[in-house]
Amino acid sequence: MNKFGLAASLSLGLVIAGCGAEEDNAGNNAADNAGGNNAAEENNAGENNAAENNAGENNAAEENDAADNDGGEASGNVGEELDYTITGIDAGAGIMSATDEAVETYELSDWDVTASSDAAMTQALADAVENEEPIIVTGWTPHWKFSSFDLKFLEDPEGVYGEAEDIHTFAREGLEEDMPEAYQVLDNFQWSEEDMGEIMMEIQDGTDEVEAARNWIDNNEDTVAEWTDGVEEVDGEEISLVFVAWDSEIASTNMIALVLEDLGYDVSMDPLEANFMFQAVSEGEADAMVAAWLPLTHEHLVEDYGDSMEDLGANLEGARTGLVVPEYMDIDSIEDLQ
Ligand code: PBE
Repeated sequence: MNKFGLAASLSLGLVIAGCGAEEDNAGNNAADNAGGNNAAEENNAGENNAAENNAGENNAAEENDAADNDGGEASGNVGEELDYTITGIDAGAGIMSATDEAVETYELSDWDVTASSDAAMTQALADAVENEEPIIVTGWTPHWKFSSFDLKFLEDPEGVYGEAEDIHTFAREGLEEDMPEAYQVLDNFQWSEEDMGEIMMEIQDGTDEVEAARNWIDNNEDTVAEWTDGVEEVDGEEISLVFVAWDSEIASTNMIALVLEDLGYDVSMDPLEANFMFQAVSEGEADAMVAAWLPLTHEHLVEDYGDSMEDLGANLEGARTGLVVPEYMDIDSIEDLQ
């Protein structure tokens, strides 16, 4: 059933386990793993606390024996408080390689970057914010966490995480000839951070991701009509999309899958690790993906696979990656971790 075989099963066993490769299952499991509702509930608590700065300071002071009270120069203490740990996501994500590079560039050899998943990272973030505890995560926008929590990117004076990123759509070679209608829609697909954010927030608030994608489509008929303008309907042709179970990509892939289904396609969605996502499209095992972050985050994957796939350009502009901390933390720059 899973045409991506053993590698895919191994790479994302948790998400795929027991559900095969159908879109609903894949998405739902990813959402379950994210612990969506819980995180959302805790978010409110966290936000309220954060808003009351006094409460936050008190907590921090209690926990750290006033170590934090001297303001921004508490870098050594931050390391100790965090056990020199940066909470990462899936090991295959581009932001994880960038963070390894940051550790080197900023000489943070005391620090470890733990690999987990978007879901586990956001849960750790929710827990930390709820208790006003320090935490450093590998973070990015668009992502619902910035709406739910008061967060900031740490400054990156060395530019390790690059400038703004765009999210690109890639199609397998030959898709234009084989499925010109789908190709046209994928080529036309372009939306904003706010658009993606609407779906992400709704999922985070507990709505099923297919339903959240449907609601966005219903509320943005004019935008979708631009993508599908002049495109003829098809009769149940199968098309396969691959993605990684990052919240941003769960939103975009579910949405574009529904647009294609509305045109008559029979769409499958397979969650993979980043490198298998690129590999699947480059080898023609999957038809397309809308999840390539460029120019930096997935540069190495485009180097490996980009020659045998087609870049249809940006579907979203102005994304960003970096190290992210709650606003209540005293540090402002990656240099403060030294
Ligand atoms: N991300 C979200 C991905 C790209 C999309 C930033 C986690 C990555 O680091 O590979």
